[in-house]
Amino acid sequence: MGSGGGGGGTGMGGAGQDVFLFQNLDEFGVDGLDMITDFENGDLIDLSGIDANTSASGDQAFSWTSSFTGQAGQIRMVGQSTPGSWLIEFDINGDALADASFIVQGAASPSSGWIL
Ligand SMILES: [Ca+2]
Ligand SMILES: [Ca+2]
Repeated sequence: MGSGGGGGGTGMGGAGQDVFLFQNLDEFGVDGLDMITDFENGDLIDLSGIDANTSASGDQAFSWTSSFTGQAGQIRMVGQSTPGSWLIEFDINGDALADASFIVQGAASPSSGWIL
């Protein structure tokens, strides 16, 4: 099982289906990008424990977008120059600027399998 570590940690996948679980924004350390390695088809990235909108009470879910439009709770995937590496950014306060980010590396694009 993989997990998002705090402070620039690395989640390592393995054989079988892995679930990379992030439970709060504190896991995305300011001292370095968190990174998921060994992402494979069938793996899941679970962000359901993170409140996607800090402006609204309760726990909101993220929504996918290609570019931030100033709506809180948006998440997007940015292609990287390095093959097999994708930057994931999200905006939780609706200012169209990324508040946190992490990198997914692996054989499969992390285009599906998200639990938002
Ligand atoms: Ca909220
Ligand atoms: Ca923001």
